[in-house]
Amino acid sequence: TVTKKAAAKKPATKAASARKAPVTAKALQGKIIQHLRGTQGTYEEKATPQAWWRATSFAVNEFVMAGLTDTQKTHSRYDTRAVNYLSMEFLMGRLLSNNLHNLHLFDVTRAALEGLGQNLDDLLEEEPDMALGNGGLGRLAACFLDSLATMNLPAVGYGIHYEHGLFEQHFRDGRQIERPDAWREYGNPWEVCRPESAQQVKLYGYVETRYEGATPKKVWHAGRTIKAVPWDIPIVGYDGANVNILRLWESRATNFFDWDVFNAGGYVDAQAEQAQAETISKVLYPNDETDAGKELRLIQQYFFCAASVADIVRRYRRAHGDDWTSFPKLVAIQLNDTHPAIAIPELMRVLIDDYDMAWKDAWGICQQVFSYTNHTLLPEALEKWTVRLFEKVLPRHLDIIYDINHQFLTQQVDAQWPGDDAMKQHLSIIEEGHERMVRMGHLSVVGSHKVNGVAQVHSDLVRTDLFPEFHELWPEKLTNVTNGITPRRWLKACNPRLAALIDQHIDADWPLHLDKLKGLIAKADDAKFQQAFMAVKRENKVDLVAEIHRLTGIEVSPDALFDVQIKRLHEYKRQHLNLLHILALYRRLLDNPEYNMVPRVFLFGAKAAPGYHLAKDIIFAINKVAERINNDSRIGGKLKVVMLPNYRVSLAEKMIPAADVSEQISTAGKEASGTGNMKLALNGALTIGTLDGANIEIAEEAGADHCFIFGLTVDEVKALNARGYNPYDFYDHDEEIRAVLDWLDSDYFTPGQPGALASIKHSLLQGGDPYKVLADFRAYSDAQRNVDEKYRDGTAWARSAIINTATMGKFNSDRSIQDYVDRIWHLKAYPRDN
Ligand code: B1N
Repeated sequence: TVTKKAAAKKPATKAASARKAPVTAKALQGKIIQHLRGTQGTYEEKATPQAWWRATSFAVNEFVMAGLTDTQKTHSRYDTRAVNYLSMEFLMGRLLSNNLHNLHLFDVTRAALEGLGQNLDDLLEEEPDMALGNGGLGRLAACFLDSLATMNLPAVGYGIHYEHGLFEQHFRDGRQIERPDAWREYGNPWEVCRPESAQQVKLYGYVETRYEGATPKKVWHAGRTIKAVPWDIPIVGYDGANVNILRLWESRATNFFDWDVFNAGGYVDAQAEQAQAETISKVLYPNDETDAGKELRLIQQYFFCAASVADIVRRYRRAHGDDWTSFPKLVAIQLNDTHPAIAIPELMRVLIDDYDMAWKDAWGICQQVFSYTNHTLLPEALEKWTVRLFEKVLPRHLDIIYDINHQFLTQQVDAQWPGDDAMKQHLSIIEEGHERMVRMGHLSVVGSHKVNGVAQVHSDLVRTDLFPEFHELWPEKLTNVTNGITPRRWLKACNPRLAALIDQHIDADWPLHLDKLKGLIAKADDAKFQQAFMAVKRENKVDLVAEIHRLTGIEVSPDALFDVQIKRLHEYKRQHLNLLHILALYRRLLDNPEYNMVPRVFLFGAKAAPGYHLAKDIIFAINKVAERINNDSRIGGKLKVVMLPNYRVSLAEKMIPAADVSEQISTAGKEASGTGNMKLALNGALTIGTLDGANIEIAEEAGADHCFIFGLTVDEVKALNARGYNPYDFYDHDEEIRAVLDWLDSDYFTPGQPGALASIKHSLLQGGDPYKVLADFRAYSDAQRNVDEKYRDGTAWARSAIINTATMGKFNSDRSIQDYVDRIWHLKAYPRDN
């Protein structure tokens, strides 16, 4: 029987609980040993570090699971409204350290392990990263889950349980080599399989129209059915808050064998069926910001959306049966970019076909429930599927999309622009052309009640450049939520020295109320605090020096300025602008060994999409230039260049605390927000950057004196494009630009292989330099000169570094989530009853 629960009143927010470990070191030791012996089947004298890591994780998981049960009971008792965050990517990184910090178990675990002759830091290194994402979009989803749990907001993350996350990157002779990532090869101590909540997902087939009642009924006869099995990862909030879940779907064949085929002697064919079904969740597409248009990708999208929508409907019906009136009151669904946009027609299909709801009612529900976040303006990332592919894979959804589009064009568009066929064509969800396409962005805007960009300038561009007519049609729909990062992982856990220093000067609850860092501004001129702050930075640099040596064999000095560019490799992010400047410095040093510059280490971390050849060439170029520079005794160690292999969350956690300078040098208008920029500034790095994405808001918060802003603005880039940009103007007239480009084209960095680096020069000249690298070079070089000068003045630098940390409170992802709650989700917090 279905009982309808009265929604309880919002409970009072619980006061910050005492910051005390919930267990003694002695008791925790007992649990670790119990798991070592009882679940790992080994013993103290024999256990490998892996086994110790597992046993420790299982011991900690006891506390996690207790919190999970309490939270689920609370949510069920109060019949809470929840947000369902649908994302193809969740870039979680490692979980043990984060869970220890959020549960206040870190110190007690260290002590417990010490008593057992184990070192916690070493064990943390045993955990593979959960790399189920490409970059910022996936990491944002992970930070949001941390904030939602911390803020006691009912939320479920829905995604795909990829067997292989983002590839592992190696370098062979400086070139990127990809190897499969096998994060779960030996199981994952945090996840729980929930076979009781498995779902069936249909694909292919045809649609029959039945004329029975007053309105014809469409029946989808699917060609295949696939099983979706959920794996739940508990998400632990900070400081005794809720434990939410991340539910990741794995694909399986519906029946282990097709018995008919099997019995007819087709044992191998039956196996093939199985393998095909399991391909769906096999591997994460490694293309950040490009739409490959592949059938498997569409199937991945539909697979996890259909399973998630079915799960959301199941949870709702458990409490409310067939009474749909509360559905939009209890359910919010956030689309993390257009990747899960197919959830819109899927919910329509479920309501109309499975529950016989009228079109109008179903559409009303969808528009109340869905909202969409846009993460990019890059045309190559805007998803489109051919109608042909849709018709084959999701015939019923194509019907529904046509119906949505028809209603939209004939009612909304025609009312606003009567008889304007060009406008209809322009706004249609279906793009006409020699191959008709389904525009997932248009579908997302039409089906959502709110659409947001991820930083102010980006949201402004969404309104003015990407969707201006939609903005005219629905002036309230398009809004902004500036991105954020969780200060638990990105300061407290990754930079324990700085966290401890901060604890000495302001309330220790700053990880919950990051604005409290403002209290450090008063210390920015205090010589003793400056010293302590820079001593922390230096110790972090010493740690990174050791890691660099371990990973690459390269020796660098912690006394040098550490200049860091860490992000996916993309032309628009302009790692090659950084490289050209490095070449210019190298050339100046060779021309004049007395050239006055602070010794500097340029650090890079970046993966390139496997099919993005120019990106891979840029990695190769950085590695080759590094090799030459690092082994050139003529420059007296003033310049070092290091590209660390396999950049990922856990490597970011080591690089960010040691950074002096944060490189945020995208072409203005191209980086929607950026989030690494926030992490670096929070950890006391000074930004050298363009007025792009969240850099603008970072510079506003920190103040112009504490960043190095340079280059073309969004408007200047537009004006330059309008009057016609010619990169040869810079090549011909700037002697240094010409020299470094020609140098790249020689065999100076690739002895015996002339032209091995020519593609970069080619793209910047004949290729038209689409990202304005040459136009911004001189301004960048001048800004770098200012960085150098400022670094010589230790006091001025320390002051700016402190002010950066002190003013980054805005970029707490808790603030972003509060914005989503206020502007879009309208959720209430429910601290757990315990
Ligand atoms: O999303 C981040 C932003 O901070 C970055 O500026 C933005 O570049 C990033 C297709 C994407 N936008 N689009 C993607 C990822 C995977 C894919 O298959 C597009 N990633 C971003 C968070 O808002």
